[in-house]
Amino acid sequence: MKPVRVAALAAMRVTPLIATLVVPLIATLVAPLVAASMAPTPKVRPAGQGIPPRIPLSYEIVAEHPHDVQAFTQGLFWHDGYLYEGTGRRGESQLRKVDIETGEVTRQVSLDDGIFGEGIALLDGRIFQLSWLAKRGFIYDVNSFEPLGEFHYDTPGWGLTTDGRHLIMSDGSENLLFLDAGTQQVVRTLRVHEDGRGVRDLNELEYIGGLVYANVWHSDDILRIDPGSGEVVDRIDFSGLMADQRPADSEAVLNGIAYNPNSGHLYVTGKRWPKLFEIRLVER
Ligand SMILES: [Ca+2]
Repeated sequence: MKPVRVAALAAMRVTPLIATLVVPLIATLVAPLVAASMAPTPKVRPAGQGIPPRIPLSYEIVAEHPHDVQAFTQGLFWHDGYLYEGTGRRGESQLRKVDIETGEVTRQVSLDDGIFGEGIALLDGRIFQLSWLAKRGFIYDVNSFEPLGEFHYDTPGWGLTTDGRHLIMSDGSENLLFLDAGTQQVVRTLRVHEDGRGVRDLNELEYIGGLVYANVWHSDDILRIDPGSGEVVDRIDFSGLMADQRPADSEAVLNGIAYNPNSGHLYVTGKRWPKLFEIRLVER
């Protein structure tokens, strides 16, 4: 009986060991997995609450649509089944309504020859269009493209979007300017930073799901920016879009982001690009 007694004694010694070391260890390892499986993981943190999560994103191409290679794209948004595009270059600057499937321009208005058009945004039935150095903004009726007025600002004009309350504007610096939608006056300046360093040359913009998406001039990256803190939440690499067919013009860079809230798809193109890419963001 002695061996049995020894075995029992050993078991009594081992049991507390399991209780004090192994069980808590297993609990520590398993608890987060259980919690994670039960609680939905938020994809995007609401603005201005703590440290933003770094969610590595990539993309899948859903479709490729034609894009006018004459269009020096400076602004892009989706509305009611159509794409709206603002183009640049003096003498070539326009506001256009474009059929996505065919690339056909179904409505257009030209800016004065001396004006270099920039970003566009739609808010409350009005399209706002910036110009680069003239410090003049233009307002149109979204349906008729009839001019409704002008506004002025003190910086260069680059990209434009809206969070539904403000116009949000880039000016080539590391700042985003928030303009009161009614008065078009700057009410807030937000410094955009990544790992503590300011990020310059923010260009075309799109407000999606509580974040500002911005492409960076002469870069294939689109940043996702927390509009509360200015922190860059993520950086998505779009260099694969035109890898095999990059235009010879060194200024023909990625510069156009639009969002269709019905499909959740983005439309991405660039200055004088032959294609408009319809994409879906996916986690890497
Ligand atoms: Ca846009």
